[in-house]
Amino acid sequence: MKFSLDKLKAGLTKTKGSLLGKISQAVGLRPKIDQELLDQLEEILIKADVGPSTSGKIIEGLKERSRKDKIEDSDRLIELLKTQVAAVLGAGDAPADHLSSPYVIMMVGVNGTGKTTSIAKLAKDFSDQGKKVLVAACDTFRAAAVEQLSVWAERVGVEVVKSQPNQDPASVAFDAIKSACARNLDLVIADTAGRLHTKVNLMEELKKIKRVMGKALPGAPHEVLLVIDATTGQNGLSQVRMFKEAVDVTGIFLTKLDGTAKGGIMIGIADQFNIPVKYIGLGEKPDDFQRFDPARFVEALFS
Ligand SMILES: Nc1nc2c(ncn2[C@@H]2O[C@H](COP(=O)(O)OP(=O)(O)O)[C@@H](O)[C@H]2O)c(=O)[nH]1
Ligand SMILES: [Mg+2]
Repeated sequence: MKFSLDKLKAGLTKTKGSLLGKISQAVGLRPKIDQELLDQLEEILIKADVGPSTSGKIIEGLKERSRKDKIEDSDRLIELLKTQVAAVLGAGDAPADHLSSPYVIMMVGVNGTGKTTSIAKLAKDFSDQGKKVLVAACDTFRAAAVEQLSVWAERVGVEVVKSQPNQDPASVAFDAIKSACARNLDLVIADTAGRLHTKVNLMEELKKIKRVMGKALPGAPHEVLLVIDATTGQNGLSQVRMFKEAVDVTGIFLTKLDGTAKGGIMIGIADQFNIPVKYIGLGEKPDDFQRFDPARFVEALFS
């Protein structure tokens, strides 16, 4: 996917309004960086879903910096904030070369967060790069889910391994990986269910899929991507905790940033878990996503 700062900025419009807009307003009313302004800033961050503890940490860091560097002028608050947020988001990992082939990605997440759509986005992007992609419909729980993935696969021009209704999802994953190995495909992306009778059932099913993937191909899955809907706010954090515990999530795909003023959730997630946000969703179309880059994110958010 080609990076476009304009597109990123457009996707973050709502969050920008709730962060940059409000901060500029507060700064306009107070010429000096004082406790009152910092309190206001903390409140703005919390309202944008950065989360209380991460917001507190950012404010502390900012206070320290302004004291050390003797920065009093409130005009420079945003510049200071940018540095603090960038520090929280971390350096960002370089795009991993897919050393193993096929490279297996398992997508997990609660229903409606955007798993299937995000798979279509990734599949199209890899396919545009000349990679041979196979998507596996392991959300066998709902017939409509298999159908939805098939429609997307056709639209973006990749192959799909479908299941029989109520076939064991793990066996679909197994078949897909075996088939990709036999035919020298580059990537397998597996869609999974997001809702079963109980949370315990879902987690057990996901664990089983993961285990069986490793039997089809040692080392698979190489990536477990958790899809989190940015509009769900702080509840997203408990989803991260839950899936991390069950299937050892390696990266996060944060969707629907375009639909929320609370994109600050990104900053909270990066701060609280040792799991990188790898991709961000900025709309419903296949091209509406980007690889997450902290420096660019901060630039787009605060300028
Ligand atoms: N605005 C917006 N909508 C999205 C994004 N990603 C997914 N969606 C929408 O979210 C809804 C649920 O997506 P779906 O892929 O079916 O979720 P799943 O149940 O996790 O597979 C659909 O209407 C998608 O178009 C995004 O980045 N931005
Ligand atoms: Mg789905």
